[in-house]
Amino acid sequence: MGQVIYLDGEFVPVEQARVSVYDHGFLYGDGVFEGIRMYSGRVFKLEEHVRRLYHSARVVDLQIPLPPEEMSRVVLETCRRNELDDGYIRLVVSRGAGDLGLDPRKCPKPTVVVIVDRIALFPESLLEKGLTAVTAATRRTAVDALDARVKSLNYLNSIMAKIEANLAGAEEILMLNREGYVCEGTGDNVFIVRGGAVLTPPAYLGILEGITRATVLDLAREMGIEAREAVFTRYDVYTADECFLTGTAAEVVPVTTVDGRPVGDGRPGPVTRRLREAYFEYARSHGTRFRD
Ligand code: PXG
Repeated sequence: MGQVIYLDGEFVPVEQARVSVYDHGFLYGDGVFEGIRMYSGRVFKLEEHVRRLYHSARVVDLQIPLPPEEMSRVVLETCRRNELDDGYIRLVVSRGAGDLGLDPRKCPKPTVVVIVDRIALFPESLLEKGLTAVTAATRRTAVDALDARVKSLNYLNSIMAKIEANLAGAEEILMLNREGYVCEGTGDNVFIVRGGAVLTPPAYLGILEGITRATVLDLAREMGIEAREAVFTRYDVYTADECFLTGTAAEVVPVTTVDGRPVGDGRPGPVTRRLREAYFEYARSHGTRFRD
């Protein structure tokens, strides 16, 4: 059985899953998306991802042509029709085909796509050993330009930063806002550990409100670890005891150097390790089943 894609109400083989070159998702990055994990035949935090997709769509005034409950059913059905039990789901809703002008009123029908595939991870050794990060010259998009809470198809801001990371030979890069406050990575949220407390930047600075981030905050509190949002600068990262990133793809991954400075003793710290294990345990035992 080959890979099956959901495209505008139909399940089609991947070779037949084609979208118009006039689609404003392609022409302008006009659309929204989600990335979701499946673990052992279960979709992790499906409801939360679908809710965030509809919030993103609402902010960009994009009318998704099916209700959220139906979208969740479509995601589960796409999983069922593919062979993978572990992997990654990409949910995309674009403005749809229009003309060569950017006016969204010219796009009568949004394009809806669900892709189920494997996920490309950082090598396991790096996840254990920790990543090297630098900070980006490219600032995170200002909340009054496009709020980073919108998971839009336009990722050039993150991609510009990722290019900086590549040029610097770093695995990930921390983006700051205009005031120099730390926001997030290119596809992950950032945490520091200071005096036993777990801190992560608040959404109003300009971050995607990560679902992994929320899960980690909850897990930390359940474990009796102080966990809260805090505004911080590079100073706080350089002087932190530990630093780690969270994301659907990255899960919980230690960062051991930032801008060439070791964080703490330069090795993954005990709080990161505990949260990483707690997250694995939680993610692999929760979620919506899609096979009997
Ligand atoms: N910040 C940004 C900017 C993101 O794109 C996260 C944080 C983490 O959010 P979740 O809800 O996943 O905990 C993301 C995640 C990738 C990749 O290849 C990651 C994301 C999107 C596309 C690709 O790592 N988003």
